[in-house]
Amino acid sequence: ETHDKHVLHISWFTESMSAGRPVPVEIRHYIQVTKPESAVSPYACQRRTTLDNHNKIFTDALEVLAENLELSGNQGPSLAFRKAASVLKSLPAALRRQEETQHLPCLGEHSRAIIEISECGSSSRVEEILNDERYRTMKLFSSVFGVGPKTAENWFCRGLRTFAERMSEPSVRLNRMQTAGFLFYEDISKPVSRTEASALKIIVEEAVICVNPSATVSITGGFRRGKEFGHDVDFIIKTPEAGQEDVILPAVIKRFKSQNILLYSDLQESTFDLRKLPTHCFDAMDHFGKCFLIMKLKHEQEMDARAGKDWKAVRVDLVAPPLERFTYALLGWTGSTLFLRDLRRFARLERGKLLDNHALYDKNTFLPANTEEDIFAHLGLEYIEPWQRNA
Ligand code: DCT
Ligand code: MG
Repeated sequence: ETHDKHVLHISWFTESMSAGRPVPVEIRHYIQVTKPESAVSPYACQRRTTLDNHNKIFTDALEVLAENLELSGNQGPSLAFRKAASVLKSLPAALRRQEETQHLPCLGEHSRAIIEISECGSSSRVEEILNDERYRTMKLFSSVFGVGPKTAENWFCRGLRTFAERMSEPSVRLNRMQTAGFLFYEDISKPVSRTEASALKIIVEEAVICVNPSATVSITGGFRRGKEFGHDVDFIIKTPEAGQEDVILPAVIKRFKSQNILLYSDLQESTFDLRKLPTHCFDAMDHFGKCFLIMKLKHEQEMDARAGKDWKAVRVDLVAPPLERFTYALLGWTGSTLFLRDLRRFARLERGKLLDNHALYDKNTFLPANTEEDIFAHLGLEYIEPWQRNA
């Protein structure tokens, strides 16, 4: 009986698709529910992706292709490679043959081709990109804090290839962020370790509590997903009284300044406006108060003997959402970017709901959430732990 029903629903589905009619949500649910147990979901939010990547050789290759496209402003096509890499990261074992990719979603012809070549050790396309002057230069320039693909491209087109050449070009003007990016490049281009992140948490917590004893601090971003290293440390601040979220960041920054541990700060005050919700602008930054910092982290033992410097510059992000939006902000800032992107897509396409870092809306009704489990439950999804969100 189940089989017959399945066939019936599938034929409905194909008929609707070919007639260009939207497929009713219940039918899409049905197809999802009745798919084989072993099938890998095309949505990252229905996959458990730990840091235990058994297909690193393939995902590294796919990510080079994606990065190359991103650096040339082709975000759309790059996403196909990012998605393919993400599917492979979720597999419980290494792929042994290319045929094993047949049943996997999100693996297009180009991704499959790369996997085939990578089986022999390397891909000529990937090698070509890694040796490409444009790719190498764009990657170098955009590794500077504050330098995006557009600026990197501008410098490349002017014939600049190295930091030294950029410095000796007087017509290249740097903004405040880029100036800090170059000034602290050596330190902030090095990965931040979990030990360093924990040391920073103590510093941030101390400042936050000093400003507001009832506020709390949690680590988000990659470290919350279990990563051992990150490019920065992301913190989210929870304030239990309404309105406190707007005053806490300026006060914390002031305290860091008085402690002489702030090397750079960019405070973005909250532009959160209930009247503008729900937003349909999915990839944009959220509207919470936040700040992008470079902080001095004192070394415990070792010292940079050459410079007589006993600290390392570290990139730190702080976000302070209003209490009733905290859980959505926590989910959004925990990432990964691809996991969240698919969670929003799933909400919209499979459930007809709107999700972003601020809220989840069913039609025009805000769905409150005290825990992340509540959000997954609102979406009818199995709960995925932070350490399984490394899509
Ligand atoms: N984020 C977001 N909106 C953005 C950018 C980021 O909601 N416009 C979320 C996604 C992940 C989280 O914030 C932290 O961002 P990153 O620090 O860039 O990512 P990460 O996963 O912490 O990576 P890394 O370990 O390199 O810091
Ligand atoms: Mg981070």
